[in-house]
Amino acid sequence: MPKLETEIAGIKMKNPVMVASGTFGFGKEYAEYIDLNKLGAIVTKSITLKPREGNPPPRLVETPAGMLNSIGLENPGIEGFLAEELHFLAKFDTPIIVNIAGESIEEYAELAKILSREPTVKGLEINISCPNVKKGGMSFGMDPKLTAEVIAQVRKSALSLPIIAKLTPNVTDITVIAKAAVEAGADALSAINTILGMAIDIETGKSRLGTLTGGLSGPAIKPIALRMVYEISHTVNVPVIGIGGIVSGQDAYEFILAGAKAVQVGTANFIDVEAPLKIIKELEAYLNKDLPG
Ligand code: RRO
Repeated sequence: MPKLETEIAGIKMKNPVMVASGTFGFGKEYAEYIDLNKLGAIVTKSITLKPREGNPPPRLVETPAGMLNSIGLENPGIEGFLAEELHFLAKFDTPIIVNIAGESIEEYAELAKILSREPTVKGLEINISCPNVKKGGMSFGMDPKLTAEVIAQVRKSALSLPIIAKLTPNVTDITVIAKAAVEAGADALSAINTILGMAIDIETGKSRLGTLTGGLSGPAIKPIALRMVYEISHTVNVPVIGIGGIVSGQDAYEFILAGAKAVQVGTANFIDVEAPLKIIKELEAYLNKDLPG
């Protein structure tokens, strides 16, 4: 299917549909139900240097047309990831992109250095947009100077590995951050991470999450994501990966029309394990113009 094949910063993919970080774990649970070889790429849950337990529960709340999460970067740490997870992902003929997060610029750089030695890893997604941690995360991606510093250091440490900066929507003008990331050496951008939100329990008068706030995802955020992907892709000259509430081939195609070269499917994975595969098929029909639009 020549129309579906694509390439992002040298990462060759069978199709432009990737699975989004944090919605697909490290692939094991999904591999029991779907053929991971059919995916464009797999982006892992964010990895930090040290293992993290994440935030106190409850950490998920359903909202109209979406959900809030306050996971707080739960992950096994880089050693746990390399020892327990990466070898499983290496079995598939699908590019593996590791999402990395840190509390300091040095932490990002160290992770990039370690992962650049792993032949299974085809790219890094730099998470400068997690809304659920006190240190690091989104605070880097809300500031163009810090964005540039993180990306520049990762660029040096990752050697020839492609790097994708994952941007936060929680800013006034996302194009300012996009430009800073690209000027500092990002090969591609992915957007958007979740939108800072809140849900209140009217019985207790308190937040329905263990932390006060969380990140909103799902169809509720699609129009915002689409607008931001349009703005970014009309500002910078690197490939943009569209993320935000994609649940159908039509949604994916809208992101492509907005300027994205590829897309990531996130929250839809929690609704239907086959969502990414269905989206690939439906998108193929749009790209081959079998359908109107
Ligand atoms: O783990 C999380 O709480 C989390 C992360 Br790292 C992120 O990038 N985005 C999000 O909504 N949640």
